[in-house]
Amino acid sequence: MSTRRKFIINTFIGSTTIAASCKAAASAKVTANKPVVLSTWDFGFPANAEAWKILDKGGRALDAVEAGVRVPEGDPKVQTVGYGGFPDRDGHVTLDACIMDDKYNCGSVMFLEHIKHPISVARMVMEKTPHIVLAGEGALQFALSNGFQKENLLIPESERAWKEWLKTSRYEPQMNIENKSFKNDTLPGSKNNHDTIGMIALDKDGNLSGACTTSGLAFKMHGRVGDSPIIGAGLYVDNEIGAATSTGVGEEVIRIAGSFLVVELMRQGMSPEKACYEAVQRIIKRSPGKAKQIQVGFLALNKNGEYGAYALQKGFSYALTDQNNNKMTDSKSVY
Ligand code: SD4
Repeated sequence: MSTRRKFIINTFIGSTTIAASCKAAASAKVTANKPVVLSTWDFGFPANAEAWKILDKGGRALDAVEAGVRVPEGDPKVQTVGYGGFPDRDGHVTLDACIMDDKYNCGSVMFLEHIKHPISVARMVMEKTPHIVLAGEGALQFALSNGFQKENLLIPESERAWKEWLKTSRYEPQMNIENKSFKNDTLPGSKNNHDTIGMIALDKDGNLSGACTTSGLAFKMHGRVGDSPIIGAGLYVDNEIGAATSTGVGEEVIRIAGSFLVVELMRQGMSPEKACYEAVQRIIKRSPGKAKQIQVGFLALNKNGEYGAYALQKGFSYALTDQNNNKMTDSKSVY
């Protein structure tokens, strides 16, 4: 056979193969699980319900994640996010939040006081400023000048817990007390001293977004900022690949750029669960002794609507809502 004829045949076979794989990709797209929303911890369940109202009507993932995480932010019974959050060791409730859309736009506020919904301030930073992060007093000024109300976020229950804590002032952020076997008796009426809501969603149009918001570690040093408002640590969204979020001791997540790492591992072909597992292993590798004492959990979602989670310790749960499910799931864990 002439070289030219071979070339034509090969080209033909090549193009039919490409056409077939394009067709396969297109049908994979059609069968993607969407819309879908996932969020960390039990309070993710009512948060997902709010997000689902938007997703189910064909709304944007960005609007859904903002609306979703506003639920625990506004709920004083949730003492680890927004209004009612535990204060720092000087008695100030300081909040961290970030949001990221499907076009690499992102906004973040950190060390923000007196504003009940930091996630909406973060969104405004993203949409109304040329910046990505506003912190402390500047973030507060920005919020107030954009119509947010200054409020007292310290509720009596959290103030009482703080005063109780002051009696010993034992600063033990490494304690994994989401795991009931690690229950911390210095926090009356609560099983947790650190829980963040991270929410990631894929909408009907196949676009991803995420939001993450927290009052951070209870009784932290004044000025301490965790992973939650740091793009790439507490949250990362790459609309070509997937989205990830984290919870737990933020210092360990920042060190490994945790959520970015999970997304990059998915880019290399890993499933969401495997990517979360590898990120958890990275933490163990970095500090094997410490990893046994702390909690970190990752939650991930890919472009096809597949999802997964992994944590260091037992006790990390996540909420899932899609066309067929509305449930809590216990994450797998190493220990
Ligand atoms: C932080 N990652 O401030 C947050 C706290 C948290 O579960 O998620 N706790 O470090």
